[in-house]
Amino acid sequence: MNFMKMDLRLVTLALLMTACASETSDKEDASVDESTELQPISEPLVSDIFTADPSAHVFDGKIYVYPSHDIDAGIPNDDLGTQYAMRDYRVLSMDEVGGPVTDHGVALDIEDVPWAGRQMWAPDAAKKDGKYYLYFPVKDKEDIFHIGVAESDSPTGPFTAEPTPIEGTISMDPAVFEDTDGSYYLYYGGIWGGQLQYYKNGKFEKSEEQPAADEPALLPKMAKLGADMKTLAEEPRDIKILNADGELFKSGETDERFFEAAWVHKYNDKYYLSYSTGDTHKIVYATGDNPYGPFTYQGVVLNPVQGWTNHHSIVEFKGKWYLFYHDTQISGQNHLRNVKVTELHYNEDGSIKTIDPYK
Ligand code: FUB
Repeated sequence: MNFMKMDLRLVTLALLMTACASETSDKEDASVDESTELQPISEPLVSDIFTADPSAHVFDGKIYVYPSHDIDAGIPNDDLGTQYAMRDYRVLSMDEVGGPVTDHGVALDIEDVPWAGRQMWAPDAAKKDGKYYLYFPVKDKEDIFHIGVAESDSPTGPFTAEPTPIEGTISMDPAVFEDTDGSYYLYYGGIWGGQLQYYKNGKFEKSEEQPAADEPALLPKMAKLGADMKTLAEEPRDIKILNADGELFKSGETDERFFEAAWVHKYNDKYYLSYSTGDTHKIVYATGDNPYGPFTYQGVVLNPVQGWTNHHSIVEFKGKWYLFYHDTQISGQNHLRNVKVTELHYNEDGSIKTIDPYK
């Protein structure tokens, strides 16, 4: 592992164009062309560990970031992300954006999750009535992803995991949205390594086959959380993501269709669902009038970053909006990422100004 900061010139237009143009399922580490002068717009929040998939929240007047904790497990790259073999979660915090970042150490270890098999992927967190809840996807001992929940008296943990996954959950990348009326909603799902395709016909079938390009794309799931924050209050449902004509995106519409990393926030009474397009490497967003959707596609939040994955969160802090995201600036390797933050701006009509991660 190389923890030394890379020469910023190594972040190249050639690399980004390669990632954008990729229509294949190639998750090999991209080679780096030193010929251009693009600079990242922000620096890693921490550089002594690898972190990814940052879910940021403001709790008790501070920003807490719940990332994946990337490690090099020596597993070769494949299209199902087996190389992302993370084994614990750590929490980061900061009093100000741009100020010192504290790493609070291990908040939950895979050894302390009785049902877990492998791969602790992108987590999220919520606070209710003075308790803190960590939501995390991990494969069970049969290698099937579910979403677990763990509780703590502190936003930084340690968290105590429930003995079983949240009943009714499948797949990965949980995100919890607290609405202004005090309701909490859980959003989740991801295709390819995220296993949503196992449920495409309404029943479980362990098949990696995706819907055909002209069939409707697989959709993320959501449900209201129960008052205990550890159960679903209702049957999970698909989140409809529509084009401007009110039609569901097709599986082949890879610039817009859902892949993974759902996040929901509210701005001026509109609900914004943002997510990664996966193999086209963008964070895009769609808006709706309620937490259930449907959501109508609007555009791009974040253009491709260095590295295969793109994953984010959006949070308001002290009157400004921020995008937390990751890239591979430190390592140059897809599975060893570093979390970052930059300010996010809206246009007057509520649309989001697209962010270019390198300039
Ligand atoms: O970190 C593992 C996986 O990579 C996440 O769950 C996905 O969203 C992608 O970022």
